[in-house]
Amino acid sequence: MAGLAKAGPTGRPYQPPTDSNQRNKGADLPRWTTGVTLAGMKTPTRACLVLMAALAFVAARGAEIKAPPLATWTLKGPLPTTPQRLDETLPLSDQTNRSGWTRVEAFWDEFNGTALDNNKWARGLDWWTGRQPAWFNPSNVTVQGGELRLAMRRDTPPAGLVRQGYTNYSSAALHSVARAGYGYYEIRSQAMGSAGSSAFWFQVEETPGWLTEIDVFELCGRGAVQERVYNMNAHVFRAAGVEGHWDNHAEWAAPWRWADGWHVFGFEWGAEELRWYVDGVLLHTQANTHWHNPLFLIFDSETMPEWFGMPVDADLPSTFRIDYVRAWKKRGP
Ligand SMILES: [Ca+2]
Repeated sequence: MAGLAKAGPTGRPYQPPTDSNQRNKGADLPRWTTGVTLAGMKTPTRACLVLMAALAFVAARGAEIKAPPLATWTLKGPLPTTPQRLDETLPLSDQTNRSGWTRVEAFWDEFNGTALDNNKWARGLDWWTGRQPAWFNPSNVTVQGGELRLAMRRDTPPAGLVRQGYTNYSSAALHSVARAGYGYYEIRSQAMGSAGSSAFWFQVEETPGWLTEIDVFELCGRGAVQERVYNMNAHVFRAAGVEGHWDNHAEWAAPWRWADGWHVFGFEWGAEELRWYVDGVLLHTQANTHWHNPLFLIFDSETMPEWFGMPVDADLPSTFRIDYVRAWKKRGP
């Protein structure tokens, strides 16, 4: 988390909850916890309780909720030899299908048509209008040239969004119609070449008392350091027995700029473990303690002034490109 100190705990800076559409993204929720209990007090007096509560409040203001000690592993250094593609119907990381993957049509899309398949994808996010100053303009999501394209550009928001604080930029978002769960998800993609994030993530906003998010990646297209960093994250905003928001962040330093070329990104969502892959190579693993509810598969681009910096006009419009999405589940019940 230290690498994100300037940006807020998840890279998604806190924004006051004046706009309900902003409320559930990343670090939009302040993070603190009491960290002090009254356990062990046999005969607490009222005065003592008041004092303890006051001390707890003071302690809480300087503390933040830490991710529990999950079992994690992250690759250090360059990728080892990447696997060769032999079979387009299997994950690049498992070309001999040792795990017994079977194709899932609900998410599989080569984007080789001339329009977005509305049976599989929905433009925008019903629960969020975009990270200010950019708003999600549905027209920035297109399918052409065999690719799904998400554009970021100079743009004028509708008057209602201007009143909410959106200005001068638009970006793009879409999500799957179906809910994703345990399985393997692979895309071939190139990050947009401007500051701001190109993101592949999972979330949904409809389960009462439960809100989790998995960020397969949040990539910065241009920035002194971040343009080479692979950012991975798993968030818990609300869940039974969980107080406040915490997240488990990992990053890998690539030898290339993410906007300079195409790469294959894989995510294996297992009941016991979450696994991130780049170009068919395992990059990061984390125990799956909370990510069991089905979530939408989401692509978006966001302005991120505090984490990735604002784009310069010379880099706009910029385009987050996705050649395909492929998905599998394991055979069996
Ligand atoms: Ca394609």
